[in-house]
Amino acid sequence: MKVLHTSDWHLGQSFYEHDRSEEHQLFLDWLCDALVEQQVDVLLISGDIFHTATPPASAEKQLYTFIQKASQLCPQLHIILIAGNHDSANRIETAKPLLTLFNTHVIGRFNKQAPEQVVIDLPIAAQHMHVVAMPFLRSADLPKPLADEFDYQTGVQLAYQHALSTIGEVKGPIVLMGHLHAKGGTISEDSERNLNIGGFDAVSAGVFGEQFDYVALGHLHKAQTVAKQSAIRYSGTPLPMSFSERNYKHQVLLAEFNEQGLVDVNPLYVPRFKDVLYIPEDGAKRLAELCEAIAAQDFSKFDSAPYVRLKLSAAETNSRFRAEIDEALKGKDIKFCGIERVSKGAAASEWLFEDLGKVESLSPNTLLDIAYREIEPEQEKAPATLHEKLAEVIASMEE
Ligand SMILES: [Mn+2]
Repeated sequence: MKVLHTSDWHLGQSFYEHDRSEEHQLFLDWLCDALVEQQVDVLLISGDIFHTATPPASAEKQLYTFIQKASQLCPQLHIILIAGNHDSANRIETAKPLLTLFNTHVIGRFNKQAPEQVVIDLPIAAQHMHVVAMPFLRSADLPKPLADEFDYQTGVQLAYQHALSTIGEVKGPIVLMGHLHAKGGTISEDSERNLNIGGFDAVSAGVFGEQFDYVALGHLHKAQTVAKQSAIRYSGTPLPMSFSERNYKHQVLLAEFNEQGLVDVNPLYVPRFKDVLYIPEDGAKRLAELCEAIAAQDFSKFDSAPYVRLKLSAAETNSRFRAEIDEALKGKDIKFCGIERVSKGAAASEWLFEDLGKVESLSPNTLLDIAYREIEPEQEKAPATLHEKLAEVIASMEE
């Protein structure tokens, strides 16, 4: 049994104000080919299908056209998609009755009164696979423990337990889906400050329990295993979402199962449909050198106009830099993504944001300093008055 795991498509997203629908379409066409070529039985899309809760009609059309085409090309294919934090739980379910005709299951919300609704029993040839299609969980969706103080992690753990307990007879491998921030290690090892990302805590891999063969996650944008377990994975986003991902290979995951469980997981690398370039690639340049570097770049070698972002040294004092850069870029077939003023301290922040997980280990004050450097590259730290304001906000939240 072959499962293709992907997530975080963010259909309808633009990149630095440039429309990405063409790139998304190239990805979906590539994915269709991969489904046929690999003879995939199940396609899992682990949330953030759309970039916003009210995606443009063109993005919705793109999804439904893809589902129709994929089902036509692969009559055996089952598709399961869950809502992520970017998706509207209700809106994504509107096409549910129609999509069942295409062997496609959509789960927008977890109903704690009916946990069996997220459990899907898939017949695959003469075999079976159970998929627990758990969408992004908001605090209100979670079952509450009888005693003890309620926390997000406990609620998530109960949601998976309750769903799993509704599987009567286990007839084959069990695959869990999720759209959340899972971190390595156990709860007790988590001594670092538990920073809340987007209002929801990171949870330990322990929430999935023991009864699974594979966990197909979405939310983090880089492919990774969780808690060093090769059966708990993020597939990552198929398209670059920031310039820090320019040298990273975006992928989807192909997981193979037999009746006993997981046999193997391998990445399928997504081609780079549109290049993402920093000029210069390393460090920053003064204005004159930057304009020379632009002139020296052969943009015609790219099939499709690349995204280009410039890095100008913060030491540059020429205030007319924008006009000179505009002149240097004139007639170039690129998608311009702005100018970054780069100071010496800035290199570290790119590294920190490569992986959302790393943000968690930073204190709010460090984050404030990093954010401030984006606006004022000359300043190493945010002013003391801002730090005091932040302390007030944190104190009032803790009350
Ligand atoms: Mn997400």
